[in-house]
Amino acid sequence: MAAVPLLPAAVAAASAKAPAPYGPLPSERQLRWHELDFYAFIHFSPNTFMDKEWGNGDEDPSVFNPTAFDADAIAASLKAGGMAGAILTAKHHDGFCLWQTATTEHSIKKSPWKGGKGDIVGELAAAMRRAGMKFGVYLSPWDRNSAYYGKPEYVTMYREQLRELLTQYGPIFEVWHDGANGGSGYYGGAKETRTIDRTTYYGWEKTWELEHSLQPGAVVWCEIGPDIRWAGNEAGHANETCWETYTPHGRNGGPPAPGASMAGQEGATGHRDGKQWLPPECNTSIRPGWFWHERENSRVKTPAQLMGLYYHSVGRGGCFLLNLPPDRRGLIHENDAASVKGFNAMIKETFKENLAAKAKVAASNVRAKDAKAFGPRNLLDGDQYSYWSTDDAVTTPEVTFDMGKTARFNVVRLRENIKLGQRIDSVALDQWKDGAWEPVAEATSIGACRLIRTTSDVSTNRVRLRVTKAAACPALSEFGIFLESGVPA
Ligand code: FUL
Repeated sequence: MAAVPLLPAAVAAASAKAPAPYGPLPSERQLRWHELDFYAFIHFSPNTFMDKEWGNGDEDPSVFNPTAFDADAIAASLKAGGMAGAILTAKHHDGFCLWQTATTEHSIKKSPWKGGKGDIVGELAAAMRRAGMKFGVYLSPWDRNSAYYGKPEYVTMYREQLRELLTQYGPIFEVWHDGANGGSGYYGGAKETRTIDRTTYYGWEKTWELEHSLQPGAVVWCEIGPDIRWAGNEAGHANETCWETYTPHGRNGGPPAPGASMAGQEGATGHRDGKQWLPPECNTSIRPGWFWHERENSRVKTPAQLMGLYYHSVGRGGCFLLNLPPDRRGLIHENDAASVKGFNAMIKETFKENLAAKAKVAASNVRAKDAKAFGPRNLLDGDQYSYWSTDDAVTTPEVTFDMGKTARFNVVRLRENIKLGQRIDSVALDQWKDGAWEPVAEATSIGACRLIRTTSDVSTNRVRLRVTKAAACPALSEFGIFLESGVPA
């Protein structure tokens, strides 16, 4: 038997190494978060009972009295909507705490609900877990009730509230810090306007450290991270080009802080050369307001509108945070529940089958010719971390899919293996038509997930994906084509 030549084998083994990661990389907690895609916001407070959006802090706790609060029913409504979890306003700007806190008297214990012994945070956390869903908390940094607001004591109290929330209710997947900070309020009866220096007052870095030490798996959200960023608007979308990477900038050259950053201008696109992996969370409400108002029962977003937002959030590399506020019964209103359920049906129907799943696939280059580790079949295996990659020098490869029969589609889904960073700048898609390739779509910034809607249905037996620009050899983990029907563009 001929001896196996040593050198080529050694070379092949060396070059079959995975590509070097490019740029900032997601942390473990960020990877878990990316996988969630879609989850709920739950705004609930005295505002619900007083028809307000921002309570002043002097609301009488006795108004908080849901007549039929049912945490399992809320969880079931969200689950039927395809949501992975929920973030509850444990405390909104009015300072009213929905749990039995030791830090203030302005809480549920002063309400008639369950004789002052109730705990909305606890009930919802438990119900979400029973439903196999995640639970997170919103704790407003601005507290219009507290006499201490604006003083150092308040920051201590705020951290103590976080400690309670992050130690008494099991695993928390996300902590949310709003950017609205300072202004007029009740402030323990002072009834005045208090402004704070948003860049120094809260000592955010210390707070984030506390949160990560108490709940290492939780992502912390605010305008500037540290784990996920604001997409810069409350309408639920990122921009067409949207990078997972970002460098938080302050206003007027100052240090960045919640309520004092350029997120409103820069968050929806991010930065190609951003210093941090800081992906966008796209938040909005299913209704015009964040809290439930009777008059808005007829103004609930339709499934088709939610579908549009899904393309502009999840489909642009972020997650979609949709608010469904409980009503005065303490339930998700039927209209909201029906709409989110209809949306989920559309998602399931649209993405039920990757029409390229069984295609014959061929790539212009496969890294180290190692088809198992880096071949293009990895694009079709449904695993978002197995991937097709090329030799280091090849940054604009192409891959063709031969379906063997005509496939009709109007949505394309691409994913990068983000464990190796965001590598691809742009791609183009062609269809085989009348004996030649014809362009059908282009897209920028792939990241965790990129959904491309073609302008009209495409019917073809072959498609070709071209990477037209990449900062390093691509590491693409998914290619899918789907047919969405019955949804207005
Ligand atoms: C805003 C708050 O002021 C709203 O009341 C709401 O909580 C929203 C999610 O964030 O900035």
